[in-house]
Amino acid sequence: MVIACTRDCYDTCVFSGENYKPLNIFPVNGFTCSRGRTDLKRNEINRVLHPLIEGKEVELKEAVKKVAEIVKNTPKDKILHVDYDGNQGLLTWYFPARLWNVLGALSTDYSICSSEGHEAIKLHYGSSLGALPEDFEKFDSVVFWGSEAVFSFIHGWALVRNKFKVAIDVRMSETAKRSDKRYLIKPSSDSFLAVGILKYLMNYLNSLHPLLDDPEKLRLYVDNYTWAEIEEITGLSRSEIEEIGEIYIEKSPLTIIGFALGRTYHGGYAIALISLIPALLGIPYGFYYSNSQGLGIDFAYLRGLHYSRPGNIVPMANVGDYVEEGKIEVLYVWNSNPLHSLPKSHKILKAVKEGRVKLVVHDPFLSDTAKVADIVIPAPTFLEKHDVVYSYWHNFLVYNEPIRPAKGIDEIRLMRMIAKELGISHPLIEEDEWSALNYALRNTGVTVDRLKREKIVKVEVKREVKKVKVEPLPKLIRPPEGYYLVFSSHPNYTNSQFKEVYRSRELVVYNCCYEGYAILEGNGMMVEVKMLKDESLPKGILFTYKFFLVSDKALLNAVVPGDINDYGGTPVLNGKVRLLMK
Ligand SMILES: Nc1nc2c(c(=O)[nH]1)N[C@H]1C(S)=C(S)[C@@H](COP(=O)(O)OP(=O)(O)OC[C@H]3O[C@@H](n4cnc5c(=O)[nH]c(N)nc54)[C@H](O)[C@@H]3O)O[C@H]1N2
Ligand SMILES: Nc1nc2c(c(=O)[nH]1)N[C@H]1C(S)=C(S)[C@@H](COP(=O)(O)OP(=O)(O)OC[C@H]3O[C@@H](n4cnc5c(=O)[nH]c(N)nc54)[C@H](O)[C@@H]3O)O[C@H]1N2
Ligand code: SF4
Ligand SMILES: [Mo]
Repeated sequence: MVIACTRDCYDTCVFSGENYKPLNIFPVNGFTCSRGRTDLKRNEINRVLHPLIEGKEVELKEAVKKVAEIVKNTPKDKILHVDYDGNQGLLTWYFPARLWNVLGALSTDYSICSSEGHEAIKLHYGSSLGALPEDFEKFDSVVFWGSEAVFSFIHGWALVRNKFKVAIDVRMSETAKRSDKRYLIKPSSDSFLAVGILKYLMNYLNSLHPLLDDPEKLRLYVDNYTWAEIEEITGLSRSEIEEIGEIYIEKSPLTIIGFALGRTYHGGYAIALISLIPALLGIPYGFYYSNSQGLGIDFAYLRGLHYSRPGNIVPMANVGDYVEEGKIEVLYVWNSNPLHSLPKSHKILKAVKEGRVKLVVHDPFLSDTAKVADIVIPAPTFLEKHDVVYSYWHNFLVYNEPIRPAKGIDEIRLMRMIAKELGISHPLIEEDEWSALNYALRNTGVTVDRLKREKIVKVEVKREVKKVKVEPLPKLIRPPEGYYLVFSSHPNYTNSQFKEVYRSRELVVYNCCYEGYAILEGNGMMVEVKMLKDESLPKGILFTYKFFLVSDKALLNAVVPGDINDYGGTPVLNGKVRLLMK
């Protein structure tokens, strides 16, 4: 028996079910993180043990009845399901969306994290599939571009820690500290830096650009930008940018493109241009972003999109606005903690408190969102249910079997109970989930039967080196000037999770120069934060960790910009705020 950790994490560690020891298989290699080490303990803390209506414990039947009643009394195009990657199991995350699609309810665009980069890379490569773990080992050097891999991607980091490493960041991250070379640039200026590097490489390489379909177009494009403006906007000198270019020429590094970039202003432009660098150098699969869409899993089938469609799509950036404007009356949440994670989530909180929105949360833990919900239904954790888990880095599929008794009701059973209460019978809801999964895996070459037998199965990823399209090339936009609030991963938390183990502290923002309390302002909202000094931070950078987003007093996401990005709709989260000293 084995279990893969289902948290939103590059690594997707696999454990032996019996004693929950990390398996010593490549690329997870027998070690795990502080969260993985405390999962068994955490599994017993802060759990939702009973369904709650308005905070009162009720029987499951009553809670389901209440949910059905709310759904019945609401126009379906005013019901939004919010689900994200709290559990990366194919049954837990994707399949339960079928009910909402059958009803014609609203869906989000799933854009909060990585869609920007997927779409940007696909424009050029046709697929966002990049280097696989085996490839990581083949490179002599690695560029970490907008990636705090030391904390966010521990097994990826471990595979390359002895290689020549370069970090490109806006601050002295842990990854930057531990790299051989580091370049600190101005926030949201990565697209200009990419153009600078491409410009240098174009001139140096003359006619050698084996993977690009139209290198001349790229040459004309980069010539539109002058060194003076690239230097001014990035904050790096031409000679520093040429130094990065030299490293690219000499060492042909793997470029790890961090998800943080998609959450900067016009971050898709940056990711698209960065992805062209290895193509220009002729390095096949010379980048890594997220391999989730390259494994052949039919996520759309799992969600039932071949049969039913959501009533409409709501950008995750705009859920708060829709709620404020009365366009949403019911939020049904699983696998996600939207008060924590969505920009302008204060609008959701206000509407829930004023009774304008009914909030139903299905979660194993009393999340920030569950705490204010009208109805909370307990879910089993990944240690307590069967599922099949994939990774966005490695190409193993893992068959999870429970090692702890289930607390609560799993997502699919709950979905069917609600459907029954609503009097709905539909082939999408009734289809056996394992048969559906088997079908959704058809292009991976892996069957559910084989997974049940072998537990861990490697997907043979189909790869062919094709020409990379140079177009479209974006017209770059200068990032706004001002203070930037910048987020990153903390080693002890995954997004909002693990506050029950590692205590949640006062909202702290680090900056170069001040100590004391300050106000951050954005979207007409103000949030008080405690400012601590970190002299390594460049002036103008306000840094915090993702788990600080919610405190007893405030929702930090009230002030993040949330502008919708160009390719995949990812909101700007690492963006400009106003700083008012107290
Ligand atoms: N321990 C831990 N691991 C995690 C997570 C976690 O919460 N904790 N979260 C998981 C999830 S959901 C995700 S999306 C990934 C995220 O992991 P990463 O892709 O590593 O992204 P972040 O941690 O958001 O930020 C990475 C770096 O980007 C820098 N950065 C911010 N703005 C800019 C910019 O404009 N330009 C450049 N060049 N750099 C910038 C930040 O300073 C930071 O050091 O990690 C996953 N892994
Ligand atoms: N300002 C700002 N905002 C951000 C970010 C940022 O850098 N800055 N980062 C963004 C990123 S990268 C991401 S990915 C999002 C993450 O946003 P969310 O997906 O909201 O992240 P989590 O906090 O991990 O919430 C996951 C929830 O799923 C629950 N869960 C876990 N397992 C299960 C299960 O088996 N069943 C059910 N029903 N529930 C389960 C957990 O208990 C938790 O409450 O946040 C984004 N928000
Ligand atoms: S959070 Fe990531 S590193 Fe930690 S156990 Fe889970 S998959 Fe492994
Ligand atoms: Mo994420």
